[in-house]
Amino acid sequence: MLQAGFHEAASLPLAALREPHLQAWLDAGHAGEMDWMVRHARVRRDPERAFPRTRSVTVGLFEFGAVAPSASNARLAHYASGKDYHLVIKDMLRAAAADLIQRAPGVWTRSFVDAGPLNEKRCAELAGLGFIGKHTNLIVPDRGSWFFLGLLLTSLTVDAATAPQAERCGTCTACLDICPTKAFPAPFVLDARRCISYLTIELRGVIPRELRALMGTWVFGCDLCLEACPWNRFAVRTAAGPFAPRPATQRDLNSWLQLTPAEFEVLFQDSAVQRTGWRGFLRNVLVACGNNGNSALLELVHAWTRDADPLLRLHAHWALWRMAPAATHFWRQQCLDNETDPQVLEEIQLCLQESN
Ligand code: B12
Ligand code: SF4
Ligand code: SF4
Repeated sequence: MLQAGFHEAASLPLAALREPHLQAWLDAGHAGEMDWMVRHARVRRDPERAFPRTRSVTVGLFEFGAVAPSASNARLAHYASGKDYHLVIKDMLRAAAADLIQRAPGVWTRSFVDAGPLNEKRCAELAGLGFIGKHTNLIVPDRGSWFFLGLLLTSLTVDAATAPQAERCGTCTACLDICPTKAFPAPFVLDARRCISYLTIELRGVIPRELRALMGTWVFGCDLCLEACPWNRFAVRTAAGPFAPRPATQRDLNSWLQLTPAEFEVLFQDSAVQRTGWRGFLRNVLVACGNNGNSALLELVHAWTRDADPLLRLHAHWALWRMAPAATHFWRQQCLDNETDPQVLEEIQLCLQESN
């Protein structure tokens, strides 16, 4: 794995992989609309049955680094500011598999990054790479947590992994305290439905009204709990190579409000931002405008209230209301007469009520 470019790697027997709290997490509804998590649960409950040829899992860790956020008033998470990690890490896993096959002919391999049905941070924890912090991500004591994980499943047997590292959060609660949407019902447990990362990336429809005002100016993902973590003072501070932030994507809200679907496709063609799609991205931009409150954006936001897509109209109305609650009262009354979508109508009515 190290020859393939990973900064660190460790293995565990597949038989050692267990997730004692998974079902409780799903039963509590914390996965929100991520139905694939429910579908993957069968595999995750009994991975040996799902992967009968697999004897061991090797976890690769690649540090992407985190530079200071750009001066833009629209924030993209660090991990999504460069090339799509799925593509880069998958290539590295392929190279690691090819290398292994050369050294051990006949070995069976399979690789996963992110989208696979196994919990990568849990694998890393059980392989002894680090510990899971209260923010629910893996921390490697001398590296922090700005890294990607990838898995290489193989038919080779390995000795039992070194014992998992003891959790070292101590009395710190910085990540729990900083989370603007209060997404942690308890330390070590995340309710994804409240996490800005889920809301801006995974959620397809309307962002719950009560959470919008708490989302700040994040337009894709969120880094606040990781940025607050004192272990990240040991992390790499320069993002280089494929994960260096691309200047073309460091735009401000004014520019994003004018982004066309065709431009989105070109700009994010090999970027993780593709996942939310142009429509989801614009929805996030409108929420960020509402929270940014810059009146210079009013006209551009206003234009989105006439869009053909009710999802964008709804978030544009909310953003206008946040930016200038009283100023748009008369005009909004007119919109009420022309609007036909029930959800948008309800949004306009709520905005009107709250501006009174
Ligand atoms: C689904 C998912 C998300 C969801 C849910 C996040 C989450 N914490 O699980 C959302 C969309 C919110 C998300 C956000 C992010 N993600 Co994400 N995500 C995943 C994914 C695909 C699956 C993780 C998973 O299975 N979660 C579901 C729950 C069940 O898992 P869990 O947190 O481990 O839950 C356990 C605890 O709740 C615990 N538990 C429950 N009750 C109790 C009670 C007690 C007492 C205890 C001790 C424990 C406990 O047991 C549960 C089950 O094991 C993985 C990739 C993969 N295939 O593994 C990437 C992954 C975890 N994500 C990653 C990243 C980078 C992020 C973001 C930082 C991206 C961003 N900047 O926006 C944020 C971080 C948000 C956060 N604080 O976690 C990296 C993490 C790297 C690292 N350092 O650990 C991964 C590994 C992707 C990768 N290949 O690199 N992500
Ligand atoms: S990523 Fe942001 S919203 Fe999600 S848990 Fe961390 S601080 Fe909260
Ligand atoms: S911020 Fe503090 S509590 Fe949260 S993961 Fe880091 S060390 Fe643990």
